[in-house]
Amino acid sequence: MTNATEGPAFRYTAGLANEIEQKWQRYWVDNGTFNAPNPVGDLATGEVLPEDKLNVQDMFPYPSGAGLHVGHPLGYIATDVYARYNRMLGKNVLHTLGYDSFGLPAEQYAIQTGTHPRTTTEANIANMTRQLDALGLGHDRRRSVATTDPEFYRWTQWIFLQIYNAWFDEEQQKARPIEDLVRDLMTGARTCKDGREFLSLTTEEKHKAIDEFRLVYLSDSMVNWCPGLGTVLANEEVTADGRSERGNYPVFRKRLRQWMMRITAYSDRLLEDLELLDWPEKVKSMQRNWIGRSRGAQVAFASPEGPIEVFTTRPDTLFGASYMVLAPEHELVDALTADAYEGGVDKRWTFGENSPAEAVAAYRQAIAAKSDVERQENKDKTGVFLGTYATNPVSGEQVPVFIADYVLTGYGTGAIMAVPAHDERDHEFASTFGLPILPVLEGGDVTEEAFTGDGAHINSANDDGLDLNGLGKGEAIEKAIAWLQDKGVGEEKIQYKLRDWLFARQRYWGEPFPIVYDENGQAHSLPEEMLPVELPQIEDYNPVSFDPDDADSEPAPPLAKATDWVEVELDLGHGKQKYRRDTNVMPQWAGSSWYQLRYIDPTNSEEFCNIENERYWTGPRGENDPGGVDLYVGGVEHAVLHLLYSRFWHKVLYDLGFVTSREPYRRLYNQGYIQAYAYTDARGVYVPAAEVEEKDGRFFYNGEEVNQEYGKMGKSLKNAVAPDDIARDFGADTLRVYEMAMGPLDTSRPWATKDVVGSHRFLQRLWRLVVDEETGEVLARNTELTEDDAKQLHRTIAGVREDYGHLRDNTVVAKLIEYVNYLTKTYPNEVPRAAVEPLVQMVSPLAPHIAEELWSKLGHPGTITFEPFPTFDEALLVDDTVEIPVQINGKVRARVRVAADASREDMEAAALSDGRIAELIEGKNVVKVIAVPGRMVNLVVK
Ligand code: ANZ
Repeated sequence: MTNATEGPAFRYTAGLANEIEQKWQRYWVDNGTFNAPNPVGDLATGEVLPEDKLNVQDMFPYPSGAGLHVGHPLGYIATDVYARYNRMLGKNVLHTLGYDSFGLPAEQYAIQTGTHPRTTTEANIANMTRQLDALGLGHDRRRSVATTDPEFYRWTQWIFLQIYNAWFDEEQQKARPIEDLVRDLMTGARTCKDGREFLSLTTEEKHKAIDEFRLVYLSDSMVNWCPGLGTVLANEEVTADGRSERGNYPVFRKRLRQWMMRITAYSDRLLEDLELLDWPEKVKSMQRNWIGRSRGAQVAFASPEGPIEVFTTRPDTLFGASYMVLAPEHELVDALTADAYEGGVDKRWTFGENSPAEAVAAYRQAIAAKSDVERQENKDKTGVFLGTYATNPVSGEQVPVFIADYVLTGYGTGAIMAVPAHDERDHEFASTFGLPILPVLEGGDVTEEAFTGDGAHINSANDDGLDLNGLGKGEAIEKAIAWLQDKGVGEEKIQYKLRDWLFARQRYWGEPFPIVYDENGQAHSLPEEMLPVELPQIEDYNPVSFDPDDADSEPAPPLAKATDWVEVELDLGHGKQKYRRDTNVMPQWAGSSWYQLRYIDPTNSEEFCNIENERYWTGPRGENDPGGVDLYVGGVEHAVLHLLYSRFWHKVLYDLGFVTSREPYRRLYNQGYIQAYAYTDARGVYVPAAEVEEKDGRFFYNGEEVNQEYGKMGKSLKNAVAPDDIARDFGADTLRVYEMAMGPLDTSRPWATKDVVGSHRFLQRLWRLVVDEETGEVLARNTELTEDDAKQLHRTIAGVREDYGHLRDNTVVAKLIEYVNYLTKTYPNEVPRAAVEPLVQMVSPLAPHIAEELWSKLGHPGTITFEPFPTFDEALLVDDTVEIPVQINGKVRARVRVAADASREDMEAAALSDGRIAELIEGKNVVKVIAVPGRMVNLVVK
């Protein structure tokens, strides 16, 4: 480690680095160096903006109380380097960072301590901002927002209202204002969702009919209700035995009225537009899977209680359907449950009970607490026979009807036809229950396991005109669908896994809904002028809790306790009336679904974002360009939820004409993680990694031997390293260089504090090239570069440009180190200014403070930020050149220098452009050119 008190007075030590860093950070703030001008509005400067711009964004952080560790800024440094590089290319660059500051931790802390979440949040933001500022990130501070600012969430609420007051026109495949729909309903151009004439309805029914079209709607959906905690829980918060993770209270599956957003209306567009995005293929495929579009058929199996509809992607395998399964919650189950098991029913089918009704009841109880994932993934198949049979529509066979938990109620029709020969889960079930396994595809043995490959169809014909035998999969599916359609027992069906978005939380620290209810319980949206609906002050942040076993209790969120706030008198256009506010808050995803737009116009008090500013910063540039932020960097953990929600909101805003871009993020990049060693003691408990000592390859904590592991850096593994410490011991520039040098940005990399010094030494050598460590004198002199110098320099510039442009900062560092080493060796005393100035410019995106300092020492006023990035001469990149003879009619007349690997054409061109040769052949005809690569050129002239 460097020590400020030793060594020469002008050495680049941690102490000096810290001084320089503070100086330049102050300079940048005082001069608004990174303030990017807008075309219009508060942030416009009246100047003509460069058309070339860059809008670069990081996934913004939650301001946690623990602050940052060195893993967090990896992406922030990379985007800063990229932003700085692009400023030097002359672009107008928008880069800032805000805070995703609503959420549970601040609220839980408030419940424990009574400290208002705003107090905690503000303190955490201040601390994180201090940490980030110390890294020298070139952010436009005017554009930083926190989702908890009323001026921010006012527009979150406003966007909610736009979505609420819109409906999805299936024909036009886009959202339209609800007034358009109402007009169509009034004129009869359109009917209600259930087919009724709008004008025949009562006022209340009309309200309801319109609500059914809205992109935001109230729906009864199944949730995990925990009366003991007084809140609804996410699936991940419920233990395997159906209790709350926190507090261990019983949890009940309950139908509750909740706000939903109709993201499913956009399924096709969300899928199709993925093609337009410059995103990692992995993330695109995760989104495709999440949306889960599958084409198949809905098929009816006749039963004593009417048709049982199933959804299948393989209608071609219908002849192999040997039983049916309904989800235990399916609405036909009770009706289909027979009074008694007739005749010799297989004992395995009855769940140990005597009657189907008893078996159904016992089974439902047994599976009540299982999550959907568990239900689907469990290899030990369970289920119950209902005592009833249905008819296979192609074969006419009677097939037994079961309920089983591997069929989910929320997908397809909640019922399946089972084809155990060719579906793994059906095979497991059929094997457990001794059901027939009928192969209908050639090419596999189905006794042990399902054959899920492709093969020609067999055993697949009936005497009613359907014959699939010999056909391949695609053809057979089409033929089967056509036959089903023709017989009126099935039709083609497109099915999606994507569900509508549950949009309400029974919490305090979130955006209140801009919704009130009248005395009849009818919801009304508030007019724009009443925004923001601010969170009221309350004393107690706990939700109202109930008797833990009272399954019939209804959630009453913390906001319900603020009765003065809940009960309001408003004039919503019908005179003053009493209303009750909605007491839910929005989920944490809300603010992050549109923050990219607020960065563009953060101080606009008239609009969420002016469209001219939006057009400049995110508008499409060319026909197949969806527009959006030019580069968005963050972790792959946000591949689906956040990135689907923000795409959905953005598309609604696009449809309604508020933005010109179709997508929020044109290009996405997932950075890797910083990992580090972690240590566990004999009990398997993590011990603080910083206090572990190594002796001969073994590790000790407080004298006790501990076990070394490796994992993502963080609080839970007790292996976090604070950036503050590294910046103090080496300087922020060293930290930046080290993080960028560790490896390719998209891969995970191990942190090693002991290696940081390597990056520090590189910056020390750079410093030494320009500044005499003993005297502080600037060493650059105005001499010409040698040919070798020029080659080294231009090769470095070319390589570094290419690498910066592709976020390959690790190889930038490698090339700069090589160049610094070359100069150090070549010029032990004084280095040519023309060799070192471009170096300082090239270093500046990576290590901006030291670059600014050296730049000013070299005699340049102001900041290096907008200095044009050095350019290179292509000719100097040529690795090796050779001198070749040029002959005219067999006689050597000149020698020219060409690249060793020059092509015949290049050699010819070089020969013809030589002055002496040109003279000699003037007025003559070159009838033939013979060029031997690397050897000679001969011109045959007449
Ligand atoms: C018969 C069949 C034969 C199937 C075969 C598959 C293979 P994806 O692609 O995910 O849409 N399925 C339908 N609804 C279900 C539900 N609610 N719960 C569990 N499984 C359900 O999957 C569709 C396939 O999953 C459907 O096609 C159905 O099984 C099953 F060789 O029908 B298949």
